[in-house]
Order: sequence, then C-alpha cells, then structure tokens
Amino acid sequence: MHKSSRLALYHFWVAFGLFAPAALLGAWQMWTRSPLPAPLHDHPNAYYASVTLHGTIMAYVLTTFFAMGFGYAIAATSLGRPIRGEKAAWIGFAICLAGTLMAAASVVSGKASVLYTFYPPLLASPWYYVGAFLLIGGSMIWVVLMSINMRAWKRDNPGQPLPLAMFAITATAYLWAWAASGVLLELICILIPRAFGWTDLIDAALGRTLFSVTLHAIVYFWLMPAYIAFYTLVPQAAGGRLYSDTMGRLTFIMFLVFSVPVGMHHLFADPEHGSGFKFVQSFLTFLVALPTLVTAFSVSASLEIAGRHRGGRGRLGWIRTLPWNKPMVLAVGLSLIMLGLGGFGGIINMSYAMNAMIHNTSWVTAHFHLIFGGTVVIMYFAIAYEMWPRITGKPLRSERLACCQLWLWCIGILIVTIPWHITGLMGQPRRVAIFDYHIPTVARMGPLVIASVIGGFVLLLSALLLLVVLIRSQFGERAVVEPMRYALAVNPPRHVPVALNSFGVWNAILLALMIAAYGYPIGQFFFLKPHKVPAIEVTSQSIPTQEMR
Ligand code: HAS
Ligand code: CU
Repeated sequence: MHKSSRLALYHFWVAFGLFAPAALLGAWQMWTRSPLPAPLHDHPNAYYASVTLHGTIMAYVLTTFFAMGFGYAIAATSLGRPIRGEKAAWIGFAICLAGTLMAAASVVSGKASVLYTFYPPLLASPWYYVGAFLLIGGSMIWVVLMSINMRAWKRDNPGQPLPLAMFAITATAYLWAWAASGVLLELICILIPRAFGWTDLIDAALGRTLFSVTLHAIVYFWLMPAYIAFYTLVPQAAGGRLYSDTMGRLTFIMFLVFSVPVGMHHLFADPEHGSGFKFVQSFLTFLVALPTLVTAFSVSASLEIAGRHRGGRGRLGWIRTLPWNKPMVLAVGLSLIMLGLGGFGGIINMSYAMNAMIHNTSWVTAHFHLIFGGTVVIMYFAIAYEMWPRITGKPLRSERLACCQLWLWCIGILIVTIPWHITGLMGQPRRVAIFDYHIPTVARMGPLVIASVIGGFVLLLSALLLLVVLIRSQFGERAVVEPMRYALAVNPPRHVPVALNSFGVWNAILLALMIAAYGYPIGQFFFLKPHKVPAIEVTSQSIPTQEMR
C-alpha cells in the first residue's frame, strides 16, 4: 500500500469507526426522549453524557479525521506525487487521536456533559477541554501541510493552474484555521484555566462570542469535502464533464471569505450584543447562500452534460439516463434533495426576526441533522466508496449494497427530521432529556416523536451497513483498480488569474471583514464593565458547585 494511502486509510477508519457507536447513541437519545419505555430513561445524566459524546464525535471527530484523510488523499492523487511532510502528518494523527480518546474518556466518566458547544458557564472536567484542544489544535498540522504541499507544487509548476481538488481542499484547510481560532482561544483563555481552578469566575458572554466565530465556519468546514466531491468526483462518476472550473474556484473562495464573519447568527437571542451587529451578520449570512446556489447550478449542469452524453433527450430526459446505480451519482441526487430542504430551513434560521420562532427548539436540531447528517455525511460515504478501492487496491463489495446503504441513510434522515421540524414549530425545546407526555400540549407531539425514533433506528442500520461494505471490501481479493481521476472541465483551464489560483488576497479581505464584524463585539469585553459569572460544574450527579451553594 502506498504510504499516502495508508495515511488516508487510518484517518478514514478513525472517522467511521467512531461514527457507528455515535449513531447508536443517537438512536437511543431519540428513543429515551419519546413516550416509549427506553433503557436508562430515568437517568437524565446519561442522556446529557450521551448527547455530548454523540455531538463531539459527529461534529469534531468524524469531520476532522475525514477532512484530513481526504486532504492527504487529494494531495497525493491530484498533484500526482507523494505528499510532503508525511512524518508530521502521522504526528498530527497521533495528537488528534490522543485528544479524541481523552475527551471521550472524560465524557464517559460523566464529568463533561456540556454538549459539543460547551457553552460556559457550564463547566466540564479539564481533561475534556484539553482533549478537545489537542484534537482541534493537532489538526492545524494538517492545515500547514496542505498549504506546504500546495506551495511546493506551484513552485515546481510555475504558471500552471492548481488542480481544482487541491485548490478546494487548501481553501478548506484555511477556512478551518480561521474557524478553529475562536474555539482554541476560548479553550486556552477561558475554559481550561477555569477548569483547572487557576481562575475563579468565567466570562460566559465572551466565551459564547468566541465560539460563534467557530460555529458557522465549522459547519462549512464539514460541508466542503462534500462540495469537493460535487465538483471533482461527481461529473467523472456520472460519465460527463464539470460544467465550469472557474465556478468551482469562485465557490470555494466565497466559502472561505463569507463563512467566518457571520457566526453571530447563532447568538441572535443572546443579550451581550447590540442588534446592529446582529443585523450586519444576519445580512452577511445571506451571502453564504450564494456559493451553494452556484453549486446547485453547476452540479445540475454537469449532471445534465453527463445525462445527455448518455443519450438523454428532452427537457428532463437526461435525469433518467444517469447511472443511478453508482454510489457517487445516487449520493449526489439524495444529497441535493436534502440540501434544498435543509437550506430552506437555514434561510429561516438566519432571518433575524424569524429566528426567535425557532431558536432553541427541535427545529434547529432538525435543520442540522438534515443538512449535516444528511447532505454532508451521505457524501462522506460516497467519497469513502470512491476512495476505498484506490487506497486498499481492492474493489468495492458491493456497489449494490452501498446504494442500499445510501437510500436507507436518506430515508432515515427524512423520517428523523421532518417530524422534528414540526415538533420544533410546536415549541418543543432542544437539549431536553425528559418530557412529561401527560401534559396535553406535550402529548400532541408524542406520535411525531415516535415517528422520528423509527428514523433513528433506520440510520443505525445504515451506519452498520456502511461498516459491512467497507470491511468486506478491505478483506476482499486484490484486483487492478483504476487510479483516482478527477473530473475534467468542459473547458479545462490553461491559465487562471493569480487570484483564482492562490489565497493571499482572500485571506486579507476576510481579515478586514472580521475586524468589521467582530472588532467591536469582541473588543467591548475588554473596555466595558466586566460581567464575569460563577461557573457551573457538570458532574454525573449534577452537584451544585461551591459558588452555587
Ligand atoms: Fe445552519 C444552526 C443558518 C447551512 C449546520 N446550522 C445550525 C447548527 C448546525 C448547522 C450544526 O442563521 C446548530 C448549531 C448549534 O448547535 O447551536 N445554516 C444556516 C444557513 C445555511 C445553513 C443560512 N447549517 C448549514 C450547513 C450546515 C449547518 C450546510 C452543516 C453542514 N444554521 C443557520 C442559523 C442557525 C443554524 C441561523 C442558528 C439557529 C439558532 O437559532 O440556533 C445556508 O448555507 C443554507 C444555504 C442553502 C440553500 C439551499 C439552496 C437550494 C438547493 C436546492 C438544489 C436542489 C436541486 C435538487 C436542484 C439556500 C441546493 C432538487 C431539490 C428539491 C428540493 C426537490
Ligand atoms: Cu451558522
């Protein structure tokens, strides 16, 4: 096995190996919140520990390890040479894994049930924060390596356009560095010192604001590998060409520039910021929809090219002729449906006035399970199915089973999230362990909640099928498999402007936008009256802390 392939494979295995148990926790969480009798139902602490582990694995571990593995695979295959800094990459892998295990152990011990957003003044065991810091901080080695590999290739190939896949994964890496800056600062300056007892009080509002710098950008960090597949793998798998390489570059640049200065749309209901800045960031959030709209157009156009090439006629006849039995093609179809529905929800969330209607209700949980769990994660599966033969040298066993798994995933996500959206509109709060279904207004939600439990178990079945396909393939017979190939554009670029081949100017624009959007909102904490509060320790017994007593 090629060295870069082994690196990618190990990253993918950590991602998917932990993903399956996290899916099990998810199914149990849905069950225990429902009117049905569930094991451990009378232990609300188990619920919060479970949600924390589920969220930490899905939001940080699955995504970060997946993006890193995908990045190394792209660097090796799109640039056509072994990656530079392989040793550093393994060191990064070890640091991230150590952080993951440390964070997971402290959640399992019941001392870190602060959920994946760890909003202060909630306080967890310091080892949870140190673990999260190692995982997120360790992935910065990957960011640096993506940048080094991109630059080295450009130096050796002056004037050549960087392959789109490499351009896009480098944009993803830079975006992740910007995104992570908020949570890393929150961890080092606020949470870790307080958790170790080096400080007494905690500035909860500053902590939440720093986390908001991370919170929107991180969701695009999760999303970008899916978009890389849309642009560089889907047209190839469908047997066509990419509609436009330039549109791809613009999309990834827009994601880099627009995703960070908008995080305050997660704080519309928080009192520490004035409505002016909230409005500015609400407005900027509209811009984030642009790259998605461009992408929906480009992907549909690329699929149309493939469908017509395969003999499709008429206005929509090309849809029928697409090879829907290929996991990558099926996944993009299902992914776009979920993106359309989930994106519609996103537009409601970001509308300053309408946010009050859905904030902190199950609607939000439904929104991100649909768009992250659905749109994004289904593409992670498809990427794994595409990559597995290339990195193991063994064909996929089998494409049919893989397609069944993808169908089940999409159906499961829809069964989970459609009722969840409705209960959210009925006022069901998110992040609540136990509901009293004897209360008539809560009882009305019962049937919807039970429906979504069924979806949770369909998802669990699909997660297990994923492992079956990956393990069976890995232990299969070695065979000749085609090398990784990325989609060719209809007009392959011979020369691209510097701005579409590098990131300097875009990082500078982003810095200016960040100063405009966050300069005062963060600065105010240093020149206005301090408003620090006691932290509330979360242990398995939820014992009030010294300060609380
Ligand atoms: Fe979001 C909350 C706004 C996209 C993830 N989001 C969350 C949280 C997560 C998350 C995890 O403004 C919860 C955080 C927490 O725990 O507190 N989100 C948006 C907006 C978009 C958006 C405007 N979110 C995502 C993506 C995520 C993600 C992507 C993960 C990967 N979100 C919010 C807001 C909140 C929020 C507020 C805070 C809520 C609160 O109060 O707490 C946009 O990027 C969406 C753009 C997408 C579109 C859709 C375009 C249409 C398409 C259709 C093409 C389809 C075709 C096929 C052609 C505008 C692509 C046929 C289609 C059919 C439909 C048949
Ligand atoms: Cu957001």
